[in-house]
Amino acid sequence: MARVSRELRTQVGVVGAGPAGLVLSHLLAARGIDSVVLEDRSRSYVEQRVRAGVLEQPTVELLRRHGLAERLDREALVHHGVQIAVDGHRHRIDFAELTGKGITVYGQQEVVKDLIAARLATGAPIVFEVEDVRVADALSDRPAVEYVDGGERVTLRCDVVAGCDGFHGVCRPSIPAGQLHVYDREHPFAWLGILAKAAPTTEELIYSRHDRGFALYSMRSPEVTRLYLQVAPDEDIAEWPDDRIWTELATRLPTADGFQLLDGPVIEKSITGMRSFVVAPMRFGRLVLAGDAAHIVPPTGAKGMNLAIADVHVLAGAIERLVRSGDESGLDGYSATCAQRVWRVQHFSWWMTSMLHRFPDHDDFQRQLQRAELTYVVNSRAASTALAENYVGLPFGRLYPEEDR
Ligand code: FAS
Ligand code: PHB
Repeated sequence: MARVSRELRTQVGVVGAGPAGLVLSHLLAARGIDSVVLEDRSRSYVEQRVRAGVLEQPTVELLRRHGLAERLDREALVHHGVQIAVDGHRHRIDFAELTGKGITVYGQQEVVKDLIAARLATGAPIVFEVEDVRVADALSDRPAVEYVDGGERVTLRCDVVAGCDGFHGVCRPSIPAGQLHVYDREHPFAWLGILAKAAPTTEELIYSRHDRGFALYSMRSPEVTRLYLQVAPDEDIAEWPDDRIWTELATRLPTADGFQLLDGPVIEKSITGMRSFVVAPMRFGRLVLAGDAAHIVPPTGAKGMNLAIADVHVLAGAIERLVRSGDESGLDGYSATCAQRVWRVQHFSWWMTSMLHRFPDHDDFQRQLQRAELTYVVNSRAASTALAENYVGLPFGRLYPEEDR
Protein backbone atom coordinates (compact mmCIF):
# COMPACT_ATOMS: atom_id res chain seq x y z
CA MET A 1 0.00 0.00 0.00
CA ALA A 2 1.59 3.32 -1.14
CA ARG A 3 2.18 5.92 1.56
CA VAL A 4 0.26 9.23 1.55
CA SER A 5 0.93 11.29 -1.53
CA ARG A 6 3.16 14.19 -2.24
CA GLU A 7 2.23 16.98 -4.66
CA LEU A 8 4.84 18.22 -7.14
CA ARG A 9 4.56 20.99 -9.75
CA THR A 10 6.17 21.34 -13.16
CA GLN A 11 5.23 22.81 -16.56
CA VAL A 12 5.22 19.56 -18.59
CA GLY A 13 4.79 16.03 -17.28
CA VAL A 14 6.41 13.70 -19.84
CA VAL A 15 5.32 10.06 -19.58
CA GLY A 16 7.91 7.76 -21.18
CA ALA A 17 11.68 7.92 -21.65
CA GLY A 18 11.79 6.69 -25.24
CA PRO A 19 12.96 8.83 -28.20
CA ALA A 20 9.76 10.95 -28.14
CA GLY A 21 9.77 11.76 -24.40
CA LEU A 22 13.51 12.34 -24.11
CA VAL A 23 13.83 14.54 -27.21
CA LEU A 24 10.78 16.54 -26.06
CA SER A 25 12.41 17.12 -22.65
CA HIS A 26 15.50 18.53 -24.39
CA LEU A 27 13.53 20.73 -26.81
CA LEU A 28 11.53 22.14 -23.88
CA ALA A 29 14.68 22.76 -21.80
CA ALA A 30 16.18 24.64 -24.76
CA ARG A 31 13.13 26.92 -24.53
CA GLY A 32 13.52 27.33 -20.77
CA ILE A 33 10.48 25.15 -20.06
CA ASP A 34 10.62 22.74 -17.10
CA SER A 35 9.55 19.14 -17.33
CA VAL A 36 9.68 15.88 -15.39
CA VAL A 37 10.21 12.64 -17.33
CA LEU A 38 8.56 9.53 -15.84
CA GLU A 39 9.61 6.04 -16.97
CA ASP A 40 8.27 2.74 -15.60
CA ARG A 41 11.34 0.72 -16.55
CA SER A 42 14.87 0.91 -15.16
CA ARG A 43 17.57 3.00 -16.77
CA SER A 44 19.60 -0.07 -17.74
CA TYR A 45 16.53 -1.70 -19.35
CA VAL A 46 15.68 1.25 -21.62
CA GLU A 47 19.35 1.69 -22.52
CA GLN A 48 19.62 -1.92 -23.70
CA ARG A 49 16.32 -2.34 -25.55
CA VAL A 50 17.12 -3.14 -29.20
CA ARG A 51 14.81 -1.40 -31.69
CA ALA A 52 15.33 0.92 -34.63
CA GLY A 53 18.62 1.72 -36.25
CA VAL A 54 18.12 4.30 -39.03
CA LEU A 55 17.99 8.07 -38.48
CA GLU A 56 16.70 10.42 -41.15
CA GLN A 57 18.74 13.52 -42.01
CA PRO A 58 16.27 15.97 -40.37
CA THR A 59 16.41 13.88 -37.16
CA VAL A 60 20.20 14.01 -37.01
CA GLU A 61 20.22 17.75 -37.77
CA LEU A 62 17.78 18.36 -34.91
CA LEU A 63 19.89 16.34 -32.45
CA ARG A 64 23.02 18.17 -33.64
CA ARG A 65 21.35 21.61 -33.26
CA HIS A 66 20.68 20.73 -29.61
CA GLY A 67 24.17 19.45 -28.89
CA LEU A 68 22.93 15.85 -28.64
CA ALA A 69 24.89 14.29 -31.50
CA GLU A 70 28.47 14.36 -30.22
CA ARG A 71 28.86 10.56 -29.83
CA LEU A 72 26.59 9.92 -32.82
CA ASP A 73 28.92 12.02 -35.02
CA ARG A 74 31.88 10.03 -33.73
CA GLU A 75 30.45 6.50 -33.90
CA ALA A 76 27.51 6.34 -36.33
CA LEU A 77 27.67 5.07 -39.92
CA VAL A 78 26.58 7.50 -42.64
CA HIS A 79 25.07 5.92 -45.76
CA HIS A 80 24.48 7.67 -49.09
CA GLY A 81 22.33 4.97 -50.59
CA VAL A 82 20.42 1.76 -50.06
CA GLN A 83 20.24 -1.48 -52.04
CA ILE A 84 17.08 -3.22 -53.16
CA ALA A 85 17.38 -6.85 -54.25
CA VAL A 86 14.78 -8.30 -56.58
CA ASP A 87 15.07 -12.06 -57.09
CA GLY A 88 18.75 -12.19 -56.19
CA HIS A 89 19.96 -9.07 -58.03
CA ARG A 90 20.79 -5.82 -56.23
CA HIS A 91 19.93 -2.34 -57.43
CA ARG A 92 21.31 0.75 -55.73
CA ILE A 93 19.19 3.77 -54.86
CA ASP A 94 21.68 6.65 -54.76
CA PHE A 95 20.35 9.01 -52.07
CA ALA A 96 23.18 11.53 -52.54
CA GLU A 97 22.67 11.82 -56.28
CA LEU A 98 18.86 11.84 -56.12
CA THR A 99 18.31 14.02 -53.02
CA GLY A 100 21.67 15.42 -51.87
CA LYS A 101 20.97 13.80 -48.50
CA GLY A 102 21.80 10.58 -46.63
CA ILE A 103 20.84 8.48 -43.61
CA THR A 104 22.65 7.67 -40.38
CA VAL A 105 22.84 4.16 -38.93
CA TYR A 106 22.99 4.32 -35.13
CA GLY A 107 21.10 2.03 -32.72
CA GLN A 108 18.01 3.48 -31.04
CA GLN A 109 19.37 2.37 -27.65
CA GLU A 110 22.50 4.46 -28.35
CA VAL A 111 20.29 7.49 -29.04
CA VAL A 112 18.38 6.82 -25.81
CA LYS A 113 21.64 6.43 -23.84
CA ASP A 114 22.93 9.80 -25.18
CA LEU A 115 19.65 11.60 -24.47
CA ILE A 116 19.46 10.26 -20.90
CA ALA A 117 23.10 11.12 -20.16
CA ALA A 118 22.66 14.65 -21.56
CA ARG A 119 19.50 15.20 -19.53
CA LEU A 120 20.92 13.94 -16.25
CA ALA A 121 24.08 15.99 -16.81
CA THR A 122 21.92 19.14 -16.57
CA GLY A 123 20.39 17.94 -13.28
CA ALA A 124 16.94 17.83 -14.86
CA PRO A 125 14.78 14.96 -13.57
CA ILE A 126 14.08 11.55 -15.06
CA VAL A 127 12.26 9.31 -12.56
CA PHE A 128 12.82 5.65 -13.48
CA GLU A 129 10.86 2.62 -12.27
CA VAL A 130 7.68 4.55 -11.44
CA GLU A 131 4.55 2.46 -10.94
CA ASP A 132 0.82 2.77 -11.34
CA VAL A 133 0.96 5.81 -13.60
CA ARG A 134 -2.39 7.57 -14.19
CA VAL A 135 -3.38 10.74 -16.00
CA ALA A 136 -5.86 13.01 -14.16
CA ASP A 137 -7.83 16.19 -14.97
CA ALA A 138 -6.79 16.22 -18.63
CA LEU A 139 -9.69 18.56 -19.48
CA SER A 140 -8.60 21.15 -16.89
CA ASP A 141 -5.79 23.68 -17.31
CA ARG A 142 -3.93 21.95 -14.45
CA PRO A 143 -3.73 18.29 -15.51
CA ALA A 144 -1.74 15.83 -13.42
CA VAL A 145 0.16 12.59 -13.60
CA GLU A 146 -0.27 10.38 -10.52
CA TYR A 147 2.29 7.65 -9.89
CA VAL A 148 4.07 5.66 -7.22
CA ASP A 149 7.76 6.35 -6.72
CA GLY A 150 9.63 4.22 -4.20
CA GLY A 151 6.38 3.26 -2.44
CA GLU A 152 5.15 6.86 -2.22
CA ARG A 153 2.16 8.11 -4.22
CA VAL A 154 2.98 11.34 -6.02
CA THR A 155 0.74 13.80 -7.87
CA LEU A 156 2.64 15.81 -10.50
CA ARG A 157 0.61 18.91 -11.40
CA CYS A 158 1.42 20.35 -14.85
CA ASP A 159 0.28 22.70 -17.60
CA VAL A 160 0.49 19.89 -20.14
CA VAL A 161 0.88 16.09 -19.96
CA ALA A 162 2.86 14.63 -22.87
CA GLY A 163 1.89 11.00 -23.51
CA CYS A 164 5.12 9.57 -24.94
CA ASP A 165 4.66 6.12 -23.40
CA GLY A 166 4.55 4.06 -26.59
CA PHE A 167 1.90 1.77 -28.01
CA HIS A 168 1.40 -0.20 -24.81
CA GLY A 169 1.40 2.82 -22.47
CA VAL A 170 -1.38 4.24 -20.27
CA CYS A 171 -1.85 7.69 -21.80
CA ARG A 172 -3.80 6.83 -24.96
CA PRO A 173 -6.10 4.37 -23.13
CA SER A 174 -6.80 7.09 -20.53
CA ILE A 175 -8.70 9.02 -23.23
CA PRO A 176 -12.42 8.13 -23.14
CA ALA A 177 -13.52 5.78 -25.93
CA GLY A 178 -15.26 7.68 -28.71
CA GLN A 179 -12.93 10.68 -28.36
CA LEU A 180 -10.40 9.13 -30.72
CA HIS A 181 -10.79 7.82 -34.25
CA VAL A 182 -8.69 4.66 -34.63
CA TYR A 183 -7.18 3.51 -37.94
CA ASP A 184 -5.72 0.03 -37.54
CA ARG A 185 -4.28 -2.57 -39.89
CA GLU A 186 -2.40 -5.73 -38.82
CA HIS A 187 -0.16 -7.14 -41.55
CA PRO A 188 -0.15 -10.94 -42.15
CA PHE A 189 3.50 -11.41 -41.17
CA ALA A 190 6.12 -10.45 -38.58
CA TRP A 191 9.87 -9.82 -38.50
CA LEU A 192 12.35 -12.11 -36.80
CA GLY A 193 15.27 -9.80 -35.98
CA ILE A 194 18.78 -10.72 -34.84
CA LEU A 195 21.80 -8.78 -33.69
CA ALA A 196 25.00 -10.66 -34.59
CA LYS A 197 28.67 -10.26 -33.82
CA ALA A 198 29.55 -10.47 -37.50
CA ALA A 199 31.25 -7.74 -39.53
CA PRO A 200 29.05 -6.11 -42.19
CA THR A 201 30.12 -7.10 -45.69
CA THR A 202 28.39 -4.18 -47.41
CA GLU A 203 28.42 -0.47 -46.72
CA GLU A 204 24.70 -0.09 -47.24
CA LEU A 205 21.48 -1.75 -46.15
CA ILE A 206 19.97 -4.42 -48.42
CA TYR A 207 16.18 -4.82 -48.68
CA SER A 208 15.50 -8.14 -50.38
CA ARG A 209 12.28 -9.34 -52.00
CA HIS A 210 12.34 -13.14 -52.29
CA ASP A 211 9.74 -15.80 -53.07
CA ARG A 212 10.37 -17.29 -49.59
CA GLY A 213 9.73 -13.89 -47.97
CA PHE A 214 11.40 -10.58 -47.18
CA ALA A 215 14.87 -10.20 -45.70
CA LEU A 216 16.78 -7.13 -44.53
CA TYR A 217 20.53 -6.75 -44.09
CA SER A 218 21.36 -3.90 -41.74
CA MET A 219 24.11 -3.11 -39.27
CA ARG A 220 25.05 -1.27 -36.10
CA SER A 221 28.84 -0.94 -36.28
CA PRO A 222 31.91 -2.34 -38.11
CA GLU A 223 31.58 -5.39 -35.81
CA VAL A 224 27.82 -5.88 -35.50
CA THR A 225 25.13 -6.67 -38.09
CA ARG A 226 21.32 -6.44 -37.66
CA LEU A 227 19.30 -8.80 -39.83
CA TYR A 228 15.61 -9.46 -40.27
CA LEU A 229 13.53 -12.25 -41.81
CA GLN A 230 9.82 -12.19 -42.67
CA VAL A 231 8.06 -14.90 -40.63
CA ALA A 232 4.45 -15.80 -39.82
CA PRO A 233 2.67 -13.47 -37.35
CA ASP A 234 2.41 -16.29 -34.77
CA GLU A 235 5.89 -17.70 -35.39
CA ASP A 236 7.52 -19.44 -32.41
CA ILE A 237 11.07 -18.19 -31.92
CA ALA A 238 12.01 -21.54 -30.37
CA GLU A 239 11.60 -22.95 -33.89
CA TRP A 240 14.51 -20.77 -35.07
CA PRO A 241 17.89 -21.99 -33.86
CA ASP A 242 20.75 -19.78 -35.10
CA ASP A 243 21.87 -22.07 -37.93
CA ARG A 244 18.35 -22.16 -39.39
CA ILE A 245 18.31 -18.34 -39.34
CA TRP A 246 21.65 -18.08 -41.16
CA THR A 247 20.60 -20.68 -43.74
CA GLU A 248 17.38 -18.78 -44.48
CA LEU A 249 19.21 -15.44 -44.66
CA ALA A 250 21.71 -16.93 -47.11
CA THR A 251 18.78 -18.10 -49.26
CA ARG A 252 16.84 -14.83 -49.27
CA LEU A 253 19.75 -12.38 -49.51
CA PRO A 254 21.22 -11.79 -52.99
CA THR A 255 24.29 -13.91 -52.91
CA ALA A 256 23.97 -14.40 -56.71
CA ASP A 257 25.84 -11.14 -57.41
CA GLY A 258 28.85 -11.64 -55.19
CA PHE A 259 27.39 -10.39 -51.90
CA GLN A 260 28.80 -12.49 -49.09
CA LEU A 261 26.89 -13.11 -45.86
CA LEU A 262 29.24 -13.44 -42.88
CA ASP A 263 27.63 -15.17 -39.88
CA GLY A 264 28.65 -14.95 -36.22
CA PRO A 265 27.36 -15.31 -32.65
CA VAL A 266 23.74 -14.11 -32.33
CA ILE A 267 23.57 -11.70 -29.38
CA GLU A 268 19.90 -10.76 -29.57
CA LYS A 269 16.90 -12.41 -31.21
CA SER A 270 13.24 -11.27 -31.20
CA ILE A 271 10.05 -11.32 -33.24
CA THR A 272 8.13 -8.06 -33.87
CA GLY A 273 4.59 -7.91 -35.21
CA MET A 274 3.78 -5.67 -38.18
CA ARG A 275 1.05 -3.11 -37.75
CA SER A 276 -0.10 0.21 -39.19
CA PHE A 277 -1.98 2.20 -36.53
CA VAL A 278 -3.06 5.83 -36.16
CA VAL A 279 -5.29 7.64 -33.67
CA ALA A 280 -6.77 11.07 -34.30
CA PRO A 281 -6.76 13.58 -32.78
CA MET A 282 -3.45 13.28 -30.91
CA ARG A 283 -4.82 15.44 -28.11
CA PHE A 284 -7.45 15.30 -25.37
CA GLY A 285 -7.54 18.61 -23.54
CA ARG A 286 -4.13 19.15 -21.98
CA LEU A 287 -3.04 15.56 -22.65
CA VAL A 288 -1.14 15.32 -25.95
CA LEU A 289 0.13 12.10 -27.54
CA ALA A 290 3.39 11.74 -29.48
CA GLY A 291 5.25 8.87 -31.13
CA ASP A 292 4.15 5.24 -30.84
CA ALA A 293 1.47 6.30 -28.31
CA ALA A 294 -0.38 7.82 -31.30
CA HIS A 295 0.81 5.83 -34.32
CA ILE A 296 2.68 2.69 -35.33
CA VAL A 297 4.27 1.98 -38.71
CA PRO A 298 5.69 -1.30 -40.00
CA PRO A 299 9.52 -0.93 -39.76
CA THR A 300 10.10 -1.52 -43.50
CA GLY A 301 10.45 2.22 -44.05
CA ALA A 302 12.69 2.72 -41.00
CA LYS A 303 10.37 5.51 -39.81
CA GLY A 304 9.17 4.71 -36.27
CA MET A 305 11.75 6.60 -34.24
CA ASN A 306 12.02 9.41 -36.77
CA LEU A 307 8.27 10.06 -36.77
CA ALA A 308 8.25 10.13 -32.95
CA ILE A 309 10.93 12.83 -33.01
CA ALA A 310 9.10 14.78 -35.75
CA ASP A 311 5.98 14.86 -33.55
CA VAL A 312 7.80 16.38 -30.57
CA HIS A 313 9.49 18.91 -32.82
CA VAL A 314 5.97 20.28 -33.50
CA LEU A 315 4.80 19.74 -29.91
CA ALA A 316 7.63 21.72 -28.29
CA GLY A 317 6.68 24.82 -30.29
CA ALA A 318 2.99 24.37 -29.42
CA ILE A 319 3.73 24.05 -25.70
CA GLU A 320 6.01 27.12 -25.80
CA ARG A 321 3.15 29.23 -27.17
CA LEU A 322 0.90 28.02 -24.36
CA VAL A 323 3.26 28.55 -21.43
CA ARG A 324 4.62 31.85 -22.78
CA SER A 325 1.35 33.60 -23.59
CA GLY A 326 -1.51 31.23 -22.76
CA ASP A 327 -2.05 30.87 -26.52
CA GLU A 328 -3.61 27.44 -27.17
CA SER A 329 -3.49 27.79 -30.98
CA GLY A 330 -0.35 25.65 -31.20
CA LEU A 331 -1.98 22.81 -29.29
CA ASP A 332 -5.16 23.31 -31.34
CA GLY A 333 -3.17 22.84 -34.56
CA TYR A 334 -0.86 20.10 -33.28
CA SER A 335 -2.82 17.09 -34.54
CA ALA A 336 -3.47 18.54 -38.00
CA THR A 337 0.17 19.51 -38.45
CA CYS A 338 1.42 16.08 -37.36
CA ALA A 339 -1.26 14.28 -39.41
CA GLN A 340 0.32 15.41 -42.70
CA ARG A 341 3.58 13.67 -41.86
CA VAL A 342 1.95 10.74 -40.07
CA TRP A 343 -0.05 9.80 -43.16
CA ARG A 344 2.87 10.44 -45.54
CA VAL A 345 5.00 8.12 -43.43
CA GLN A 346 2.16 5.62 -43.03
CA HIS A 347 1.80 5.44 -46.81
CA PHE A 348 5.56 5.14 -47.41
CA SER A 349 5.93 2.39 -44.79
CA TRP A 350 2.93 0.50 -46.18
CA TRP A 351 4.25 0.96 -49.75
CA MET A 352 7.70 -0.41 -48.87
CA THR A 353 6.03 -3.29 -46.98
CA SER A 354 3.64 -4.13 -49.82
CA MET A 355 6.43 -4.12 -52.45
CA LEU A 356 8.89 -6.25 -50.51
CA HIS A 357 6.95 -8.87 -48.49
CA ARG A 358 5.37 -12.17 -49.48
CA PHE A 359 1.62 -11.97 -48.88
CA PRO A 360 0.13 -15.38 -48.05
CA ASP A 361 -3.06 -14.60 -49.98
CA HIS A 362 -1.37 -13.27 -53.14
CA ASP A 363 -1.76 -15.24 -56.38
CA ASP A 364 0.71 -15.30 -59.29
CA PHE A 365 -0.91 -12.25 -60.87
CA GLN A 366 -0.39 -10.14 -57.73
CA ARG A 367 3.19 -11.42 -57.35
CA GLN A 368 3.95 -10.34 -60.91
CA LEU A 369 2.45 -6.91 -60.19
CA GLN A 370 4.68 -6.65 -57.12
CA ARG A 371 7.75 -7.56 -59.19
CA ALA A 372 6.75 -5.09 -61.90
CA GLU A 373 6.44 -2.26 -59.35
CA LEU A 374 9.79 -3.06 -57.75
CA THR A 375 11.52 -3.33 -61.12
CA TYR A 376 10.06 0.07 -62.06
CA VAL A 377 11.13 1.65 -58.74
CA VAL A 378 14.75 0.49 -59.07
CA ASN A 379 15.04 1.44 -62.76
CA SER A 380 13.06 4.67 -63.09
CA ARG A 381 14.79 7.85 -61.90
CA ALA A 382 11.43 9.41 -61.00
CA ALA A 383 10.33 6.42 -58.91
CA SER A 384 13.76 6.00 -57.26
CA THR A 385 13.68 9.68 -56.34
CA ALA A 386 10.27 9.25 -54.69
CA LEU A 387 11.63 6.39 -52.60
CA ALA A 388 14.86 8.25 -51.80
CA GLU A 389 13.24 11.51 -50.67
CA ASN A 390 10.88 9.67 -48.34
CA TYR A 391 13.62 7.41 -46.98
CA VAL A 392 16.14 10.15 -46.14
CA GLY A 393 13.35 12.14 -44.48
CA LEU A 394 11.13 15.02 -45.60
CA PRO A 395 11.87 18.37 -43.92
CA PHE A 396 10.30 18.96 -40.47
CA GLY A 397 7.25 21.22 -40.14
CA ARG A 398 4.30 21.38 -42.56
CA LEU A 399 4.97 19.08 -45.51
CA TYR A 400 2.81 20.91 -48.04
CA PRO A 401 2.78 24.67 -47.39
CA GLU A 402 0.40 25.27 -50.29
CA GLU A 403 -2.36 23.54 -48.30
CA ASP A 404 -2.65 26.69 -46.14
CA ARG A 405 -4.11 28.62 -49.08
P1 FAS B 1 8.90 4.01 -27.10
O1 FAS B 1 8.06 2.79 -27.05
O2 FAS B 1 10.27 3.90 -27.65
O3 FAS B 1 9.05 4.65 -25.63
C1 FAS B 1 7.99 4.69 -24.74
C2 FAS B 1 8.56 4.63 -23.33
O4 FAS B 1 7.49 4.73 -22.39
C3 FAS B 1 9.28 3.30 -23.06
O5 FAS B 1 10.55 3.57 -22.49
C4 FAS B 1 8.36 2.60 -22.08
O6 FAS B 1 9.07 1.77 -21.17
C5 FAS B 1 7.70 3.79 -21.37
N1 FAS B 1 6.41 3.49 -20.77
C6 FAS B 1 5.45 2.64 -21.23
N2 FAS B 1 4.40 2.63 -20.39
C7 FAS B 1 4.71 3.50 -19.39
C8 FAS B 1 4.03 3.92 -18.20
N3 FAS B 1 2.82 3.47 -17.91
N4 FAS B 1 4.63 4.82 -17.39
C9 FAS B 1 5.88 5.30 -17.69
N5 FAS B 1 6.58 4.94 -18.80
C10 FAS B 1 5.99 4.05 -19.62
N6 FAS B 1 11.50 1.19 -35.83
C11 FAS B 1 12.37 1.13 -36.83
O7 FAS B 1 12.44 2.06 -37.59
N7 FAS B 1 13.18 0.03 -37.00
C12 FAS B 1 13.10 -1.06 -36.17
O8 FAS B 1 13.80 -2.03 -36.35
C13 FAS B 1 12.19 -1.04 -35.15
N8 FAS B 1 12.11 -2.09 -34.33
C14 FAS B 1 11.16 -2.03 -33.37
C15 FAS B 1 11.02 -3.13 -32.53
C16 FAS B 1 10.05 -3.11 -31.54
C17 FAS B 1 9.87 -4.31 -30.64
C18 FAS B 1 9.22 -1.98 -31.38
C19 FAS B 1 8.13 -1.96 -30.34
C20 FAS B 1 9.37 -0.89 -32.20
C21 FAS B 1 10.35 -0.90 -33.19
N9 FAS B 1 10.52 0.15 -34.04
C22 FAS B 1 11.40 0.12 -35.01
C23 FAS B 1 9.73 1.34 -33.87
C24 FAS B 1 10.38 2.15 -32.75
O9 FAS B 1 11.54 2.63 -33.16
C25 FAS B 1 9.40 3.17 -32.26
O10 FAS B 1 8.81 3.85 -33.33
C26 FAS B 1 10.01 4.16 -31.30
O11 FAS B 1 10.53 3.45 -30.23
C27 FAS B 1 8.93 5.14 -30.85
O12 FAS B 1 9.44 5.94 -29.84
P2 FAS B 1 8.48 6.42 -28.64
O13 FAS B 1 7.23 6.96 -29.18
O14 FAS B 1 9.35 7.26 -27.77
O15 FAS B 1 8.04 5.07 -27.90
C1 PHB C 1 17.52 -1.59 -38.39
O1 PHB C 1 18.69 -1.35 -38.67
O2 PHB C 1 17.15 -2.01 -37.29
C2 PHB C 1 16.50 -1.32 -39.43
C3 PHB C 1 16.87 -0.74 -40.61
C4 PHB C 1 15.93 -0.49 -41.58
C5 PHB C 1 14.62 -0.81 -41.36
C6 PHB C 1 14.24 -1.38 -40.17
C7 PHB C 1 15.19 -1.64 -39.21
O3 PHB C 1 13.71 -0.58 -42.31
